[in-house]
Amino acid sequence: MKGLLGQPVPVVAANAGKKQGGIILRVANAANVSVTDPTAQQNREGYRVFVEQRNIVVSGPTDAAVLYGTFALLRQIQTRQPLTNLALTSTPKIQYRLLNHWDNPNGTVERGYAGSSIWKWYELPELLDPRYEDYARANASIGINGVVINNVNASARYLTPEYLRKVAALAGVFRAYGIRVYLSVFWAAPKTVGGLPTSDPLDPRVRRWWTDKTNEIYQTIPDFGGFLVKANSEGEPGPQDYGRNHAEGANMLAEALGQHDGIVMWRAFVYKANSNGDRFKEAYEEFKPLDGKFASKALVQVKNGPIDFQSREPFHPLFGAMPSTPLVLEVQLTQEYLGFATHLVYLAPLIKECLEADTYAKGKGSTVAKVVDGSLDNHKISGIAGVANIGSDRNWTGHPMGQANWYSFGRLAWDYTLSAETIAQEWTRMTLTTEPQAVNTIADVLVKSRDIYVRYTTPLGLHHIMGQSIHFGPEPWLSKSARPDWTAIYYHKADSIGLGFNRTATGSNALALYKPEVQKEWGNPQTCPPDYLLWFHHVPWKQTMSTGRTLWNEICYRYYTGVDSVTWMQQRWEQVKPSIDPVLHADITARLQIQHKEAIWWRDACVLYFQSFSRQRIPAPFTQPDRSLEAVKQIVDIYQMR
Ligand code: GCV
Repeated sequence: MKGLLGQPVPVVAANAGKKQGGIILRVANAANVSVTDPTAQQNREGYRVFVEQRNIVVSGPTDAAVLYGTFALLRQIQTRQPLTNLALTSTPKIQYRLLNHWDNPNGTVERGYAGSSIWKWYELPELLDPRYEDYARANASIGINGVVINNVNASARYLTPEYLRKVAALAGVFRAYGIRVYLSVFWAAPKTVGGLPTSDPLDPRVRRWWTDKTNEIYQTIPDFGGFLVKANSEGEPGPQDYGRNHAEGANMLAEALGQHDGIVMWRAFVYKANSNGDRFKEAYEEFKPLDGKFASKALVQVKNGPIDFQSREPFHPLFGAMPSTPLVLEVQLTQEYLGFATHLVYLAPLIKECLEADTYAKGKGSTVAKVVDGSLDNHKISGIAGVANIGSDRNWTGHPMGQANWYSFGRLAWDYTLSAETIAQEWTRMTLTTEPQAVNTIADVLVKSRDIYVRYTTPLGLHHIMGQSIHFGPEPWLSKSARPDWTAIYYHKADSIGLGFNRTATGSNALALYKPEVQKEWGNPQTCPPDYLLWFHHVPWKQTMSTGRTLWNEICYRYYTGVDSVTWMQQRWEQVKPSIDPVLHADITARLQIQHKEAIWWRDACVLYFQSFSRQRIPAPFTQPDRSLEAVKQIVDIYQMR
């Protein structure tokens, strides 16, 4: 308070006696707290901040609620909102609001672009890096209440007594900030750690092993949150290795959790190698038949879209298709397919686009948000997960603006009705500047940045045309890989006639996984939103679009104006220079230069490559790239050289 206001403000606990002119923190009886959400657990986290006589009272039914209320008050002050007649009331809409770290025991982070892992396993449990507390405080300030600390491509090592003590040390730091720890588990651990001959979930020895292990975890970490599982996906072991299904696997872990207050989050990110199939449909086909078969402590965690965190995906067809199962929405904050840490891409619009999508599961208005918060199907538990973009870099996220993605995830997990614009303004004021014009300019750039990225990389619903394995840069010509669905040509299907994946009834018919209202809109190229067009249709190059341009001209228009928009971002950033810390300003200026260079790389690679199919000129006023396709291919080869 002194830092923000220039003078100290007395802060007292409610039972410390009446003081005037200060802040009172009051853990009140739940009955005194005006909260509207029916879910008891969430009500426990809801807070009220109000004025009483000459004091500001922060009140809630639990310590955690008062903590969240305190951060709401700080936000109010830091963003310079009036405190007179202050009356803030808020309850989280989703119960489990988790970060998923893809951190490995050796300190690397899968798809991490902000240095190495912040967990120093070789120092724990004795040495506690002060950043653990900074991290916990930052998370609490945005309402995150749980962290899965290790990669879903999990090491069994975390289940050893040695590592559990380390995990317990982290849990000890996080506890005061209302944060529980969770572990990703390696399915074959009963064999590798437990010495059993099998990891079959129906084998009594395996069940006993997990129950004993879970009890041991709770002895070490009494408020342990539960397990996250990636099984039978991308080479990870799982129950299918023993002829069992995902529900049988999840239920075995739910049983091991027994009376402990923990959950199982079972990931639906599965796709078998199938050269005749459509990867889009695979998770649906495996999980939909299991609806109703999961234990009450098991949730199924579903990525926002059906493929894999592309820059824009239609919502995953499992949302709205598993009414008897609570579904956790998984979004990716680390920018695996959105420019790593060199591209400024604010993700709140992407997350909101998914949450606001209408599944029509129970008629109009059955949004993904209502599936996820449990209200559509009356689930008692609900969850949302963000794959963390945090690493050891001094600024936490590599790109300083990446912090806005961590921030906005937490804010949306708490209240998905907040607009991307509001959150951008809030974050900018709390992080960069409070100068009103600069705030508006920066928030405007943030809000438009994701669409701009889509334009210069994968416009009109193109997807999965990035560089092989590293997932950076363009490689639309990629035609050979270990699996067909890891190539680019599998997805864009460019030929002399046109471009795009026909997922209508005459093609893979993936559209049939959606409700009729969605099928109707997306199934017709005339009514399909242009942003999703090539996800569902193979469109002739000469076809006229709703914009009046042909497909080929529209593609060119988007790639070229996408690059121009990066120039616009650079100009806007230059305008706010007087309001920004000079070192930070210079850092972001340089990153925008890289972004501009790489946007041109994407544009040239894609228009030159697709031109070899369309056989048409680049339409005026745009001009043919000044390099050949072969020259651009070399950049990618060099980039991927080991
Ligand atoms: C953790 C994508 C990523 C993988 C990731 C996987 C997943 O395929 O490229 O690195 O693995 O998603 O979400 O499990």
